[in-house]
Amino acid sequence: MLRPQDTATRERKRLDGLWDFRLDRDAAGRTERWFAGPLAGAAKMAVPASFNDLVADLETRDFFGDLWYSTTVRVPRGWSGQRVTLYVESATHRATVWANGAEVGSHEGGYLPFELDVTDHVTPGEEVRLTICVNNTLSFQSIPPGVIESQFGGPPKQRYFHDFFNYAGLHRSVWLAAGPAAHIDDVTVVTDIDGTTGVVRSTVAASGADGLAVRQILRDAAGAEAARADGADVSLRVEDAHLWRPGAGYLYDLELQLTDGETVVDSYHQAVGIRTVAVDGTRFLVNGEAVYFTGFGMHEDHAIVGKQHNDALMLRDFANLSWINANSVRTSHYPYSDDFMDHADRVGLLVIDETPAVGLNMSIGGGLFGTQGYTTYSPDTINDETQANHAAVIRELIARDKNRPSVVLWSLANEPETETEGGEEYFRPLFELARELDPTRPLGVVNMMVATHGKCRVSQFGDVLMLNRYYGWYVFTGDLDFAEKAWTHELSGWASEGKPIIITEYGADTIPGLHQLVPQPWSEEYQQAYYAMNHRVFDRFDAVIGEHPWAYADFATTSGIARVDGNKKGIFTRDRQPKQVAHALRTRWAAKSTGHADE
Ligand code: GCB
Repeated sequence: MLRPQDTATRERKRLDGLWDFRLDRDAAGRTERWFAGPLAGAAKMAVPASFNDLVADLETRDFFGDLWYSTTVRVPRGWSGQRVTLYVESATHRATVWANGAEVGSHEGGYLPFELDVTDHVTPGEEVRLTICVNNTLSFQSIPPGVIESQFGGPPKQRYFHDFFNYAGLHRSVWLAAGPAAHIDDVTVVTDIDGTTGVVRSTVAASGADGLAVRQILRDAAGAEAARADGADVSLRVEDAHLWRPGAGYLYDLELQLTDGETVVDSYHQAVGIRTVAVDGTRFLVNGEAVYFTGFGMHEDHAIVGKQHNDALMLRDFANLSWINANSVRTSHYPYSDDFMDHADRVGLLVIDETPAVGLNMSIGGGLFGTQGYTTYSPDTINDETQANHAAVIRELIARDKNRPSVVLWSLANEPETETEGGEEYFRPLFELARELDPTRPLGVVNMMVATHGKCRVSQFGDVLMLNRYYGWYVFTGDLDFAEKAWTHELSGWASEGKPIIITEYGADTIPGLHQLVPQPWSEEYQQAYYAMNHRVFDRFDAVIGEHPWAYADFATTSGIARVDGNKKGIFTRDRQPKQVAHALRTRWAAKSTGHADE
């Protein structure tokens, strides 16, 4: 599956705008066949957007169940004889699609795209009515998990174990696309460096292409041809290659052509960054050079629009990252939009690419320790079916992002239960799967505080240790002296493992503008003292090769006594203004970060 493009042989039409929309409060839509005609009683809904904050009532904001979307689109008459597909970038958390009332397919998982062939359901030149039933319910079998509970005879409520609001809807663009029946289906690119020569190995898969040939042409950023070869499986050599580096994301364009003699039957363009990634002892190497990661765990989260992808807001985020001398991010806690990832490729941002597996841990909820009243791994909770869904998102994530130079490390989950045998059994095959799918990139799981050094049974499978720790916040709250000692002690254990360590989360909730001469938690001064303490600890260990404060910006969460209008651990506010500590990080990272903006 390839993302739609406009090329010499392909066309696409973006379906964003106002769609008809209806919440299925009585779960009646499927039996009443709401897909069979125009959506009766519909309101308007923005696509892309989360639906939750576009209304002003709690019942709608917290609604879970089926969300019906419908729109009518005219299929371009020039698409006659073409293969027509519908491409949905994100339907959170699952969707079923109908075209003119006929079911065309379904997809599980809210943060990765899916494509459906609608050729037989459309007539070029005529309109087609598309209906998408999005379902946002979380269960122990979904990734991420959740549960529906009902207490004291009250209405059922959706509960979940992750610390961000369960925004839902069509969060990214929806496309109708056309291309030839004989077409390029997939491409896998792996790059290497041989002296000053860049090596680009590219493998193309095609459908309906019997008797057709493949030609691959690599052009530099100025459009000049750098190399070419015939064949589906080629190795292109680029003399004096311009490498993709942290902070300088040089991209070549690889044009893949399916040819019939001199005729180009299909053409697809793949961006290629020539770089290598390796772990060597406790070092993380990009192009053979050791990298120190600076940056953040983030969220796709904005006021009003929720998890909508928006190019303008994205550019501001990249500007902030560049200002603060960040060279990297983790896509906590789910895969981000293709547009975000494209921009990371373009500018040279290093990405730790995370699956949506967050909240597989019943010893934590909404950011707080304390049992959730369930056993994490059991036949009734996180079970084989959950694991199969987890495996599916790993497959889909690697399929989508395998060619991205920005992606240097896969994170298979955030803070799962890893200190038990159940955790070890659950993760062993997932690591094996990810390694088989992508032998070129390091892997890891983000470790949570209860699985301290010596207790975690999953970190043995990873190449990089990713630790989330809140010494001085959730533990030893307000006591930074003691926190420093305890943290140094634990980290010295991890540092003895001989693997690189990235501190993937550390942070303190902070109300911007709250000042205290004697720093106490929640003040700007405490946030600064907290970060200074953490940095003293990190700087004692060569094995620490990266620091990602939690979080880049304040974000929406479910309600709870530890959250005041959401999670306030942002280094930036929700509207992307710096808290006081941002200036200190900027200064520190100007010296520490590899490939930051000022270099
Ligand atoms: C964590 C989670 C993150 C939370 C954060 C917090 O460990 O990974 O999703 O938001 O803690 O602020 O509690």
